[in-house]
Amino acid sequence: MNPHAEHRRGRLVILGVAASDAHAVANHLIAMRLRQDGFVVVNLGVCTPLEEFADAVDANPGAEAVIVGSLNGHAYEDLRGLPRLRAAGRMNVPVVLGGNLCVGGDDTAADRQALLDLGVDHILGDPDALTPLLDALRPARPAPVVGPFHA
Ligand code: B12
Repeated sequence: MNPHAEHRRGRLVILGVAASDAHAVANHLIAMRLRQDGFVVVNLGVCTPLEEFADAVDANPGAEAVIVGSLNGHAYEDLRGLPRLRAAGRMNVPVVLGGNLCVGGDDTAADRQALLDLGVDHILGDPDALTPLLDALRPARPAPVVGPFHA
């Protein structure tokens, strides 16, 4: 872990690649980067159905976010089940999506809006933007209680 990332020790995220998608390289690089940045990463890897992301959230109640990569252009189809899971009270953490999000690779504002309408919370292009986003999403913690000290 990068010594400057010590303050993130123990923070946990769920990472994976969408259900129909076999592209592994960015997933591994993102997992390594997040770990360097101090996160515990539960990496579900490629071809992960939404249900498995939801199971991982249930199994890791401290998870701060679900981060989904999609490269093959089928993000919308792979995330179609999100409204049903959310309606069932599952996946109640921010869902962050990145990659090549539509067939042809050049996603339009309408493509991104369709994904947001499914319940995706954040769409990012650059993996470097993940840690700043996760830090910004982190719920405010109560200030630590200090003292009083008696001599
Ligand atoms: C290697 C590769 C494969 C390998 C994957 C092997 C493996 N184990 O990973 C194989 C041969 C299996 C493959 C198969 C297919 N592939 Co392919 N593949 C590639 C290739 C050449 C490189 C991908 C890669 O690893 N890049 C290196 C990583 C580091 O970069 P990246 O994946 O582009 O990710 C960057 C960003 O997108 C972003 N990012 C990625 N994920 C995430 C997630 C988050 C949260 C964030 C914030 C950012 C982010 O960060 C990365 C760094 O900038 C690309 C073309 C290319 N040159 O990029 C095509 C490409 C991704 N493949 C493509 C396609 C179409 C396919 C197939 C459908 C082909 C086919 N007809 O069978 C299948 C789909 C298989 C499946 N079920 O998913 C298309 C997708 C186009 C689209 N979206 O419309 C591409 C772009 C090629 C092209 N120009 O047409 N592929």
